[in-house]
Amino acid sequence: MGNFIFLNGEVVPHDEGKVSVYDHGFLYGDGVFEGIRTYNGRIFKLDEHLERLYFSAKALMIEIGMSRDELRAAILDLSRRNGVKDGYNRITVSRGVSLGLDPRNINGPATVVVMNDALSLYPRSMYENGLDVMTVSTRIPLPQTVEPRIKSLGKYVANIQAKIEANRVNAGEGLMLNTQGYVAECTGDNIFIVRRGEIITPPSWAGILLGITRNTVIELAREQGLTVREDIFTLFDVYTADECFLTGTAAEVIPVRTVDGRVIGEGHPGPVTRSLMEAFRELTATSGVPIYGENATAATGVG
Ligand code: PXG
Repeated sequence: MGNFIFLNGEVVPHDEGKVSVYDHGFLYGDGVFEGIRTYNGRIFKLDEHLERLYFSAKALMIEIGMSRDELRAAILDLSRRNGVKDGYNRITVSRGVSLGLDPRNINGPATVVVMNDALSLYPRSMYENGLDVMTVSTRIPLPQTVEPRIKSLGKYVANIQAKIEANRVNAGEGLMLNTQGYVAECTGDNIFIVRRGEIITPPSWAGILLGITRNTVIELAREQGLTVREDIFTLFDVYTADECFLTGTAAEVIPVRTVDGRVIGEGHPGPVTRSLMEAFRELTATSGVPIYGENATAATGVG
């Protein structure tokens, strides 16, 4: 799997896929990306990820140079060529090639890359017992400087710095606060708490990426008749929550056992977390855009 990549309109062996050292993504982190899962030959929430990618690019005035349908078809075609059944699709778009930060110096098209790879996942035991999470000192950048809803390359230096902090104390994830001290999100996941039967997750304006797994879990919870509220909260609310879990493309739905050494609830995954983990697993096993088979032809018959 992952032998071929898509690079600027062509499918080439991955070791022949070269990007210029003048690429704005490399030089300035000037680009956007998506990470998308494939489960059992179906690409999960493909259209939602494509929408977020195109909105991120639009906000940064990056012209992707391919329509959404063309990129969608290219992603499905690459997966077919690589024979993907389960894995990770990484879509990266940079503004293009030129030295100097002024985008007016870029004459050529955006750099568009699609890769199929495997994801390094949390061990199964962490889904059974829960993650140990630590609050990090790195804050979410101010949204008026770095808009957190844009999944930009450059934004991730803060998240990587935060992940290094978490790694240094062997935490499963690093919890990031915004500059006001409210809970925002983890380095690569959104956070949810359960208090007195209500599910609460920070709103967009707390400084979070609007996670596609987050949206999916909110929908699943409401389908189960559970109450979900977007609200601002502090570490006190996390420490004293009945349950806490994280959501993300890589982590899926994963329980949290401790935060900063405080045991959450009973110290093992609670009923709401377990029920949402199960509903999410079921959804990933049964939905998504098919890569192969009769339906796949219809799905890729564009562009
Ligand atoms: N917040 C942040 C900061 C993220 O980076 C999420 C929330 C969850 O969003 P989704 O849409 O995935 O539910 C993310 C996602 C990687 C990798 O390469 C990172 C993410 C997703 C997939 C792979 O480490 N982050």
